[in-house]
Amino acid sequence: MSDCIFCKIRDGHIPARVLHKDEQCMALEDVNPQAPTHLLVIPLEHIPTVNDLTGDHRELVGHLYLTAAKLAHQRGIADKGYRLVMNTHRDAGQTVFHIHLHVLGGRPMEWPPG
Ligand code: DGP
Repeated sequence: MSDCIFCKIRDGHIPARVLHKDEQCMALEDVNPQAPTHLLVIPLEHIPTVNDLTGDHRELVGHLYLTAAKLAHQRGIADKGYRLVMNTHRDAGQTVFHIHLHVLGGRPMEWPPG
């Protein structure tokens, strides 16, 4: 079995609060929330980092963003504002090497991020 936490969640081997699942992605509550709303939108396909994306993933990446926006609307944070983040590699703080879009909202965000 893969060592990837998100593959294990996808396959039902680790429990998670899954909010959405379709043929391309799933969305769940982050286990360590950094904002009142902190969701993760994750492709079902195991892609370690953004550097591993290819032209074949164009539609998938768009789908991740559209799903994030849909969830932001459902959570009531779309109009006030929210932040979408995809950390890439160590300097950006990536800890799970299966790409995921963080959806953060429900509080004012600072810029630049730390
Ligand atoms: P990043 O640091 O960008 O790779 O973000 C990884 C996120 O994944 C981090 O915010 C915590 C979250 N996370 C790690 N393990 C689990 C888990 O087992 N379940 C859930 N729901 N989230 C997890």
